[in-house]
Formats: sequence, C-alpha cells, structure tokens
Amino acid sequence: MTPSAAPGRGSTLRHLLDGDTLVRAVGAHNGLTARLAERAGFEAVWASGLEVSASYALPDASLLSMTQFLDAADAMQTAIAIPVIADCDTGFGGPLNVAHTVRSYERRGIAGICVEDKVFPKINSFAHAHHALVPIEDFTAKIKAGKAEQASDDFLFIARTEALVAGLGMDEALGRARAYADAGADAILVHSVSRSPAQILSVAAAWDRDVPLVTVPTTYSSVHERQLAAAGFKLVIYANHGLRAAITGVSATLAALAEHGSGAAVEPQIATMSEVFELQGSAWTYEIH
Ligand code: SPV
Ligand code: MG
Repeated sequence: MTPSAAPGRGSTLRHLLDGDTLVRAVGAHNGLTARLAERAGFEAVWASGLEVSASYALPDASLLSMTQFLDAADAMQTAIAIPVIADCDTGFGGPLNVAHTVRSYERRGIAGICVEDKVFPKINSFAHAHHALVPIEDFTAKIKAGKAEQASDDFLFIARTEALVAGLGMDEALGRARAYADAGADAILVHSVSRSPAQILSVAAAWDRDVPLVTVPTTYSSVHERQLAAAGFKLVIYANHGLRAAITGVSATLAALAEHGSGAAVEPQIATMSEVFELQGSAWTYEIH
C-alpha cells in the first residue's frame, strides 16, 4: 500500500496517544522533510507553522493563507505513512473558519490539527512582543465548532493555550487548559517559552483531566523525554529542529562551495544523488557514465 492510500492516520495517532509510551513528533515543512522525520523513526510529524512560513522566507505571523498551509500539510501526509499533526495557528479566523479548517484538513487525510488561543493575526511565540489572547469563551466556541464539523471520530483537535507565553501565569494557563478539555479538545498543548522545564512540569503535576497533554520543549531543551513521560505528557513535539539543522547544514556547504570554487570541496559532506533518488521514491537507480 502506498502511504497516500493508508487508512486512518487519525486513528493511528489516537492509538499512539492511548498507549503507555511518550509519542514523539518532529517539525517538517514539505514532503521531503516529513519523509526524513519518518526515516529517523519519529511516530508523527508536526506540520509546523514556523517551518512552513520559513520555507517561504516569511515570518510566522499569519501571513500565509489556509490553503498554503493545507497544501504543505497535504504534501507531508502524502509522502509518509505516519500521522501528520498540522499547526493551524489561530484556526484562520473565528468558529466558522475553524469548522472549515477541520473539514478541509480531514478531507485531505491529515490526522489532526492544533489551534491556539492567540488573537488573529498571531506572531510566533518566541517573538519578544505582546501576545494577545482571545477570551476563553471565544476559544471554546472555536473548539466546539471544529469538533462538530469532523466527519469521523478519528480526527484529532489539539487545543493550545498561549497563556504562559503571554505572561498570564499558571492559574490562567490551567484554567484555559481545563476549559478547552471540557469543550471537547482531544489533547491540550500548554506552550511555554521558559528556559526551564519547571513551568511545564508544574502544569503536568496539576493536570486533572483525562485528556492528553502535549509539550514543545524548544526553549527548555535540557529536559529529557524520560522526565516528560514521568510527568504524564503523552506527546512531545520537537517543533523546528529539522529546519534549524537544514539552515546550518546548507549554509556551511554553500559557504565552502563559494570559497573553494569546486564541488569536490563539499562532495564528502553532502547526500549522494542515490540518496536523493531514494528519498524521492524514484523508480530508477543513479548512474554515472
Ligand atoms: C510552530 O512550530 O510553528 C509552533 C511551535 O507553533 S512555536 O514555534 O514554538 O510556536
Ligand atoms: Mg506555530
């Protein structure tokens, strides 16, 4: 069976989240980077808004359209057999937009989406700026509209609160997380941009709903998966590590190429054409005459 014909990516993701082990997702922005994530052994791919925006050399600030994000997620899900979780930022508008988003992503076979409680247009959580949130009732209305729209029970709706990113404190973060779980979200992501995992570990310690918790340890990268699993997290998302590796690797290679004036200078450190063909699923082998 080709990856695009594989059934039920949402059900695969649900099954993984029901299990005892921490599920690991990694960020990607196109079919190739999704395939690299799958090849590295991750169980899911995060169709990262930051990565997709960066792939257009644009800021992560609600600049791309829903269709552009959807096409990117579709290319990823088509390339791989593991589930894609699509970062849908604020859901591209109000409850009607969220319902349309759910319908559109589900129809394209994507396993699930994540929607956050920032005001549209949003800016990336790492931006040193004011992060405004919509009122709780506005966001629970989006969750309910999205959940009411899905055609199968399998599609996953992850609700994300930016309360800690906005500096609103633990009570606000937990209050919002509980309200979102009670509104029907399938999993909750409490985002944090703290340097220390302490904040996020406190969230897990206080969590009192039977809804899985998701974490994105970008700034608190010192934390180990063992700690996250022991704290009760079900899903860890390494949101942008592939993108950052690509920037470093491509920059170093192109700088060396520019300096040496010969492809031979970089040949040992770049993928072979055979590997490129293999990643493309090419039906032929590479031949040099
Ligand atoms: C993304 O990868 O686009 C995310 C995670 O939403 S973060 O960049 O930390 O906001
Ligand atoms: Mg994002």
